[in-house]
Amino acid sequence: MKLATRLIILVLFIAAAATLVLFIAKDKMNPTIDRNNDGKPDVWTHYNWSNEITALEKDRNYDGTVDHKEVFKNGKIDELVVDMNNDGIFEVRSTYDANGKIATMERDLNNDGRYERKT
Ligand SMILES: [Ca+2]
Ligand SMILES: [Ca+2]
Ligand SMILES: [Ca+2]
Repeated sequence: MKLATRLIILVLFIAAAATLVLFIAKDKMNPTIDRNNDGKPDVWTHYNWSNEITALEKDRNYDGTVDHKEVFKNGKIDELVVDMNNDGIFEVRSTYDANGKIATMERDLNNDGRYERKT
């Protein structure tokens, strides 16, 4: 075998190995849970490279679509949106302060995707 061919094979091998490692790492960073054991995930967690949680998504009614999303900042909950009636529009949004307490709560009362009421 020519040296060039060997080098190409080596490079391809390293690239494939790196892809596999990244794939496994990414999978590890975004573990899923199947709560109703139907083989489909219904809880998705997302982590950054520092192993801090960045987001948590849930499919509460097991229809395959996310209806509950939590966004984390520095490992703490920062924002929560909920689709109460499972129409794909998140009509309740809460933001949290640094202590994890609810800071604001907004509601989309007419389902237009905008929050018109703040509490
Ligand atoms: Ca499931
Ligand atoms: Ca759902
Ligand atoms: Ca909705």
